Amino acid sequence: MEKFVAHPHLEFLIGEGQECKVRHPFFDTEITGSMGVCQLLKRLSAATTKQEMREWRLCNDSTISELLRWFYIVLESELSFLEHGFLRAVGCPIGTPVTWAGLTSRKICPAGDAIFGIPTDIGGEFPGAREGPASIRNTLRDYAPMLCRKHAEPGDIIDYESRRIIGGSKLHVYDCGDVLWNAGESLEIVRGRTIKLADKIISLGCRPFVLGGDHSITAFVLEALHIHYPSIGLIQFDAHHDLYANQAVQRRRLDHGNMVRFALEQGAIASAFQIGLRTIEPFTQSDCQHDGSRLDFVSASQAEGLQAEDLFSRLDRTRPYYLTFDVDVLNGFNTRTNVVGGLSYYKCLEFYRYLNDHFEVIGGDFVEVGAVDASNYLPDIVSRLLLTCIFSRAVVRDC
Ligand SMILES: [Mn+2]
Repeated sequence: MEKFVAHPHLEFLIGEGQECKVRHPFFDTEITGSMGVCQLLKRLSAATTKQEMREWRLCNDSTISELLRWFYIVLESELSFLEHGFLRAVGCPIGTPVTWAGLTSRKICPAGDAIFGIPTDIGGEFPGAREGPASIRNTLRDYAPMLCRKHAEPGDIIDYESRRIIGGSKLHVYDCGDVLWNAGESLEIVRGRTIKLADKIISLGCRPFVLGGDHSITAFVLEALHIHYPSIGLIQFDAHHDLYANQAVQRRRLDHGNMVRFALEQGAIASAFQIGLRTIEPFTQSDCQHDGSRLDFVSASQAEGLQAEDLFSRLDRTRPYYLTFDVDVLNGFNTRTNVVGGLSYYKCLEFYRYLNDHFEVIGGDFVEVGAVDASNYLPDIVSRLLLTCIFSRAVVRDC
């Protein structure tokens, strides 16, 4: 039986006469209610079932629902990741900024795209990927006002590279900010927060687009999507297959090198199509087999020589797809996990355009991007691919 507690950081402002006022510091909301509400919240320092709450008769069911909706009352099992809030607003949002309260009160257009960052690299071997969301947003700083609906509907946009006109009235892009991650917090805490946010976004009819973070974060987004989609195909751009089995996996711990194996074993994805693989490593029969059904791959040199139409002809077009992009798939850039060779920027752009035009894309992520430095165009490339996903649904005409 699920048990609930009051959020431990509530501030009781007044309890005057028949009224009480309580503030929630992490979501910056305030409620005014009867003294029954105060009494309920104070008694909920001990975990209680919903039935018990009703039996106390301190307030009615709809008030209890509202308190739950705004996190005045939370599931005891979710307290570990909700106690300190779970979203952080960002300096240069991509599109219209939206808070958790905004999502909860449906202040967004269904069928939009909702972006959020996960600035963590604890699933990886090298630090740096925690800088990804900030460096990607920073790269898009000049474009972002074109996507924002805060003051007026955005005007039309011309994308010269794709030779397309994008209709401003068709663009619904939201930036939820970053999933909170404090140094020292575990991946499990990040998982809880990510699923909470992604599940909300998806249930509002929006597509999640995620700025990583190391590659482990993909597993959490897929877990949230799987609540809504029974059979998801993963399309992965990566130098590595991320099916690595090691001791950590036997303890079922997730990291950036086993994310695909984890998602397959968990049942979150029905298939994975991997593009750009090019490592040389010991062959083990126990590894997941690339048998062409659940798991299939195209090497980097093969993919570079193929047209998008031919590359993706083998994919089932009735299935929804999630796109994950590890920057080490690219040729000629300095990533922390370089393998010689790789795909060109224009090949990736062609593939992204084709996938978004011809398949049902239900979301995507861009991972292992580090901090910006003068010689590193990775955030710029990732930004262009993200815009390709967003623009594809708002094309007015070619030009
Ligand atoms: Mn990877």
